[in-house]
Amino acid sequence: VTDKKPTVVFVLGGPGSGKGTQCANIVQHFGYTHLSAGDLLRAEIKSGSENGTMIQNMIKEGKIVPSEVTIKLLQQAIQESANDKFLIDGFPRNEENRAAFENVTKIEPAFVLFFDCSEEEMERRLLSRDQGREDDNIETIRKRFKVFLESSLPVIEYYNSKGKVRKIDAGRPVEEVFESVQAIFSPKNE
Ligand code: UP5
Ligand code: MG
Repeated sequence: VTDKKPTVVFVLGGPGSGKGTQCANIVQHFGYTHLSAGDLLRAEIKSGSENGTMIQNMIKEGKIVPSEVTIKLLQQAIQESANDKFLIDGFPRNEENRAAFENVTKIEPAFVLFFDCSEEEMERRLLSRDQGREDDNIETIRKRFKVFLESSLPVIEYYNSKGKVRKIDAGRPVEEVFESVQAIFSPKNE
């Protein structure tokens, strides 16, 4: 175990913008470990943890789970991993998430991938996804969009003002989006 800080890339974008899909591709090509905050929270519900019911209710309402909970899960996953390069997918979702993560972990992202996609396209993708996610119904999807616009976009703006955002047109087919992603991760760029 070393104290060396891991390399972290935040992967942000609206619900259904393709964060999970593209992270799986990045893992294959660039040796990162993928940490989806949403997946970690859903695993916490399944594990029957004492926070499970609270997390489940918040996800059903499209609300942002208290940052202590999410940060603890992310920190555990980072510590348990032998890797030192992480894609943190779907976090931070608001300013408080962002500030708390920096304060607790002292980690600043190398850069932020932002998957930019229209709501129309994201809605189409989420409604045709068949993973049995409790938040993939039209009522919850609308709430997720609203929270993204009001709380998550300001985080992207914050990192944009620091020159850290790599914005990608995520409304195209998966392979085309990944070509743009690859260009960002290729050694000449970082
Ligand atoms: N698809 C993907 N790319 C495509 C493309 N280019 N063309 C056509 N189809 C494409 O993709 C979604 C669907 O679209 C899939 O069927 C895919 O095949 C297809 P996916 O890669 O899953 O998109 P993603 O952006 O990962 O969508 P997801 O639904 O996971 O995004 P959310 O941000 O809504 O979900 P997340 O799991 O991050 O969070 C869920 C909830 O957890 C939040 O609403 C919140 O309540 C809670 N949460 C917190 O409270 N705090 C956190 O830090 C994180 C989550
Ligand atoms: Mg996802």
